[in-house]
Amino acid sequence: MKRRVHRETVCVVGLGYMGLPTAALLANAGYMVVGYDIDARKVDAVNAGQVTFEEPGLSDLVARAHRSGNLRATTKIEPADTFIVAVPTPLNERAKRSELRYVILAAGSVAGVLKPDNLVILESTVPPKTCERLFIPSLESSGLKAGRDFQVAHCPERAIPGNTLHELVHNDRIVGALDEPSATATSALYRSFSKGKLFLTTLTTAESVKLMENTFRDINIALANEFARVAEQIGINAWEAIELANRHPRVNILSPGPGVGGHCIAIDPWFLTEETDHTHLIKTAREINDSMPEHVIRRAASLLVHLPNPTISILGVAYKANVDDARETPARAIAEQALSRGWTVRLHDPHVTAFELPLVPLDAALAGSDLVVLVTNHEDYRVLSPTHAASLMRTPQLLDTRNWFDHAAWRQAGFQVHIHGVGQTEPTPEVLTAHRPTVSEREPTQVGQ
Ligand code: SAJ
Repeated sequence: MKRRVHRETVCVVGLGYMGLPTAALLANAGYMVVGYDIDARKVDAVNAGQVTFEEPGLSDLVARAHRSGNLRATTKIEPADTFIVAVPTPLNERAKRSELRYVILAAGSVAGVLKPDNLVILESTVPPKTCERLFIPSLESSGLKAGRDFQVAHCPERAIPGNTLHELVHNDRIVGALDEPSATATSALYRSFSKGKLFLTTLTTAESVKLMENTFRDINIALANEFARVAEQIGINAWEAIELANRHPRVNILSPGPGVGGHCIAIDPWFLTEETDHTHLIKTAREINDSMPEHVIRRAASLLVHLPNPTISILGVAYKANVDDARETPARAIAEQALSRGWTVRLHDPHVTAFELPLVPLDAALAGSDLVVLVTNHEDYRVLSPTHAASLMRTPQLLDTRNWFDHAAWRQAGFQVHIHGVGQTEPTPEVLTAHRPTVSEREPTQVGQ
């Protein structure tokens, strides 16, 4: 298929965390974009020039695209020159396998309006061979043949929530294409707003690259979490040790934490390995990260042991800082395990509005509490005064799973401070810093001298 096709209408299927930003970027780049979603709430919001979730810069971008007349949304799929499928691909928790029903549904909807010369791009994260075995056959239920009648590409989204717009524009992109015309057409579309490099490869390699990136990160975090456990046992500060180790030019260890959440890193390793039975490291890393909430709860239990009817305050239920997304958040397992121990659990989050367990205002979350467990290091918590917190609590204790609060200030306010990854016998960080410069203050050349 060598014909040159002028493409100007784009239908983005799925107006979620990646679909909506992509739709708005394309609309602002001059394409006529229609967003298709089965959720009327999302469609109504776009048609009013509004957004349904927080992401820096997105609200302005959508409003601008809406004003230009280039962006609208619908609950009924429409014909277009190009289709971008950006629907969720959840994990079947029990089977630890991908649930591809939304991809199948989306491909079926596209097939219903597919025309010769159309380009269909899958952006959703999927297990290797999904395009070949499932996506293309679903599209071909239209009676058209991929490669002969229409073009197909897999261009996995790789932008990080919280910095989505910047990364969508500046990150390099992997374009997995069925054939050369698919590659050319897909590259032209992304070039309209992307400043990153575009790398061309096959459909299955593109599927795998995306999963390998997140698996690498998951394993790195699992290692940091193992270091945290070692540090707690031998009585050192894992955060300081990791920072020092990272001074080596070929070492880059990530940070320990209460567990790995979000829709990507906690899920993609399972997608990558679902058709193989020869993987150990990937599965073990998943198990380590999934066991972190229990580790946090055991540490909390040791701090509450002599207190009758303990109450804990969980600060932050989003899966990471400064987002309103609580998918796969470790806060859920921490809260559930605390409840199953019979503790009273009060949860607060400045960004998340919908959560399975009730969220309460900050003061209500702290009132009468015996332990603050910082799960998500939202910037909003910077203004929390430890003196105020102590005045509301029954027992002023802090378990900081992110090593994030100003611990000297919390101690000064009367708190017993405990830090994930810091052994009990370790001198407090402020004692250390009183005697020598912190790692970040020292020049790299001083280390090892
Ligand atoms: N986390 C740690 N320690 C760290 C870093 C993260 O415990 O040092 C935890 C976070 O608190 C969070 C989880 O890991 O619970 C994941 O957070 P994240 O910021 O590492 O990643 P995501 O899931 O928000 O986004 C990732 C990104 N992938 C990579 O960086 C390789 C993003 O670029 C992808 O687009 C996204 O997954 C995706 O959609 O796949």
